[in-house]
Amino acid sequence: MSPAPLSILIAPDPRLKTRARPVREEDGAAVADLVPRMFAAMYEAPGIGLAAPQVGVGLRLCVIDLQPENVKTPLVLINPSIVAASEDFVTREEGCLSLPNQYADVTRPARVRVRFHDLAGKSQEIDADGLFAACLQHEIDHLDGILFIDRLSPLKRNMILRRLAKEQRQKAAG
Ligand code: GNR
Ligand code: NI
Repeated sequence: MSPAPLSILIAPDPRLKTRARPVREEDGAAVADLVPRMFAAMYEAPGIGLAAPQVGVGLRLCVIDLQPENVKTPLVLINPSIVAASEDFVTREEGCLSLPNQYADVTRPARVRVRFHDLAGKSQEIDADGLFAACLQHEIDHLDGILFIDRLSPLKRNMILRRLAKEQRQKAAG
């Protein structure tokens, strides 16, 4: 049986602007229920990452799958943190499932080292560059209540928020 996908919150929703709390041992059952449903929502969207706050859950947890060569490569990151970032920055176009249809160039460190716990509770570290590095930073931002538009100028941010609101209004009106 495939798990019921969770619905993804769309900005502006105050839950997307709220800092998530660390996952603790006693959250194990909730996390075990949540993770398959987050993957279901992410694959259905489709997207390459999804953070728990995007489905209304204020826990420091995200899922990522870049599907290299179209092969599913699911990654669960519990309490992820950036422990090192490169001094050089790169700019790439980002999108977000909570800002559907909106894209902008975002500048971030080119490479990051991220420490996290896996589903088995084991501490892990990964080094990432390229799209993987951008995605990791994008997801960890969500855990801090930060959207990619918060890394743009206020002018660009407001243009995107207005365009999104208009598109969502039109969608609701049919
Ligand atoms: O699907 C997504 N694509 C993407 C592209 C560039 C940089 C980051 C991302 S993450 C995004 C899914 C999402 O909203 N995750 O929070
Ligand atoms: Ni996002």
